[in-house]
Amino acid sequence: MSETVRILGAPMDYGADRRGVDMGPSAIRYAGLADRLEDAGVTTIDDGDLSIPRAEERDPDAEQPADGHAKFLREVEDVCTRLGERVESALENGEFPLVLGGDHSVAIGSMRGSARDADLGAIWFDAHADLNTPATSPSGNVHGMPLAATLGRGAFGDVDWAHAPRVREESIVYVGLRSIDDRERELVRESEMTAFTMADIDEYGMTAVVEDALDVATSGTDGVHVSLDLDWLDPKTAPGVGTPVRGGVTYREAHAALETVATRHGREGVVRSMDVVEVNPILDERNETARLAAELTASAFGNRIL
Ligand code: B3U
Ligand code: MN
Ligand code: MN
Repeated sequence: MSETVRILGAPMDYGADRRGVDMGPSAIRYAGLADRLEDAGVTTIDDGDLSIPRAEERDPDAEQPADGHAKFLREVEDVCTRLGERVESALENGEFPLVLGGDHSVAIGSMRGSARDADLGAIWFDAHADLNTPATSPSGNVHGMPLAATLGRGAFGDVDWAHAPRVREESIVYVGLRSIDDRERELVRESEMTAFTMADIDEYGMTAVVEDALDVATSGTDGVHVSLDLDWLDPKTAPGVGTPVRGGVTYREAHAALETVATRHGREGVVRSMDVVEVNPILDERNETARLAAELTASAFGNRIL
């Protein structure tokens, strides 16, 4: 029986400064996501999008943590709570939840839902560390904080909506890190997370790095969450992202990475949930970045040249 992927659109841009990532789910679907996944041999069900009020209708500072700044915290909480429930029920149905962002704060909901009944590892394909707390964030943008929120670090409002206690630091692995804030660098160094930077990819090669990342993320866990932030790629290849950082992953390295994930997933069923985030169609060129997002997702499910 083939795997069933449930597509969950989360068109949210509360967590990012540059508007436009709320159009990500439409752009990725338009780029042929479902067909590409079917080509990879999986069955797809599209849940459509969560309904999300426009940022203009909201006050970003209506609710603030006791210590620090996190814009649209109440709204992010609302979306992530609803998204987490969808992710959890897809897993209960035996389906694979695939979340389309939206900015990277959607991963708070994905991971909390995915880790409700499982010890969860994570692979973070991203230029950024996303480990700021409201107190350390230079921007107040929650898309720079999802890992802190998931790990229960920092003050994210009065209710415990973000923390996923079954995600442990030592099961989280960065791949492709190259942009960290000064205070965040200390947090990464002091943490038990594994960080493969762009320099590590240069030295060991993408396939070896992702094999190691999978070993770490699967060790002592029930499954792995794959979080794919499109700014992981070099901006020449993926121009349609809010926070481009040069020196990123190439087109071929990206496919090699997701194909390595697919090989292990096909053999051992290790991946449990995934999100694809930060595609900004306003800044894109002819939907190229969205197309890449769709292609890479299909690669993660085993789409092959031959
Ligand atoms: N670390 C910075 C910038 C950033 C994080 N994630 C993205 N940008 N996409 C921050 O605002 O926390
Ligand atoms: Mn990110
Ligand atoms: Mn990023």
